[in-house]
Amino acid sequence: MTTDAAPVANGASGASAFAPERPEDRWFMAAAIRYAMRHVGRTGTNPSVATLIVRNDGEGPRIVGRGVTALGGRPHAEAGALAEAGELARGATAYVTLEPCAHHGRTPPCAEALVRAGIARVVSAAADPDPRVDGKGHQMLMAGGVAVTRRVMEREAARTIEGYLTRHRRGRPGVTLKMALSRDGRIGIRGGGQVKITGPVSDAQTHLVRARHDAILVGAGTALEDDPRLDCRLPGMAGRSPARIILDPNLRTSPEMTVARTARSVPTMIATFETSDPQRQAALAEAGVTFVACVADPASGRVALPELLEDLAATGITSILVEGGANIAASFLADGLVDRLILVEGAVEIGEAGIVPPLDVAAARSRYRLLRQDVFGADTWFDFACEEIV
Ligand code: AOF
Ligand code: ZN
Repeated sequence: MTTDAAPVANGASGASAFAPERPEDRWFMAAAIRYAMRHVGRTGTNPSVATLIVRNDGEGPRIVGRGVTALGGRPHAEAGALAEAGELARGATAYVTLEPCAHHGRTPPCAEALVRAGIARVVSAAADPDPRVDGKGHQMLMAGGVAVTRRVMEREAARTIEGYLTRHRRGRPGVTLKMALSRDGRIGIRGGGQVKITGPVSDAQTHLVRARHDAILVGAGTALEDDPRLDCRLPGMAGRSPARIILDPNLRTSPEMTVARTARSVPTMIATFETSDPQRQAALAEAGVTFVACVADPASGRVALPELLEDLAATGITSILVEGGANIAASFLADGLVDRLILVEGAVEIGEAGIVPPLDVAAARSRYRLLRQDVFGADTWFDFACEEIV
């Protein structure tokens, strides 16, 4: 919830209400949202925001500056866009996917920078729940005489910063659960190793989704059975691999496994009980693995997921892709910790011996809102929103 309110009229120095949306606003905001996607998963605890500066000198609107939140989260998007536009920012419109910030953090407020550059109008999309901003950015702009139009494509923009919003509102990272289902609705064979359900097009899509998350989480069972790499293998995007989290309460992961052997190139964290084997912990730590302590839920004896997610949020993780294990999927769903659900239905049949997932496409359809459905080769990809963020 934003505390945004139209400020009281302040005479010559500012307008008193939000300016109405113009027909071209959605067009430029859609472009800005696409641009913001570029750094999703790479800005730490900061959201990936984009700014486009557009001016019209009578021959139609043109983009004269663009910026996206820098890797690691700073500088903010507005700074890059204003630097590129230079003097052309004077009298122009700035499209920003998030309300410009109003606080003196490690950089001065973006709202102030926009005013100082002579921007005539700011169009923003998502509201910023950070209490240091939360309406104050808009107020600062209006007090500086800038016309402000807000909430243009708010939902679409919010979706690009889902993890950030969830962290602020729920104190935990945003969670995407992804499961591949065979045509007969199974997700693998117990003890059968890795079963190939999906084809190369949806696999590439999965790698793109991995790159957009801060971390990818699987259970120790999946890690032991499949010995996966859990990285992003798209050409040129290897550097965008998310951190890996293995949910391994009894510490069954061994230093010989791929995730441990590659822990120095891709950060790898094991969530384990404090009581788990100290020698094994030491051997894994030697390989570069780090640990996050987890506790058992007193009722079920299972790992207490809400507490674990809280601790992971405290380490700076904003979004997690849960990719492995029917039990883990079931636990996240049962605890109401899934914000986005991706189901990929492959053409392969597994048969009666296959593992039954905690939910299928029909159940997901009845419970959640389908955001999009795509056909990737022989597979169908379903993307559901389980928790609404706007
Ligand atoms: C913007 N533009 O591109 C981003 C914003 O630690 P700091 O000082 O960088 O501040 C972090 C906060 O800045 C973050 O919580 C959010 O409110 C805002 N992020 N704001 O104007 C941007 N990334
Ligand atoms: Zn800022």
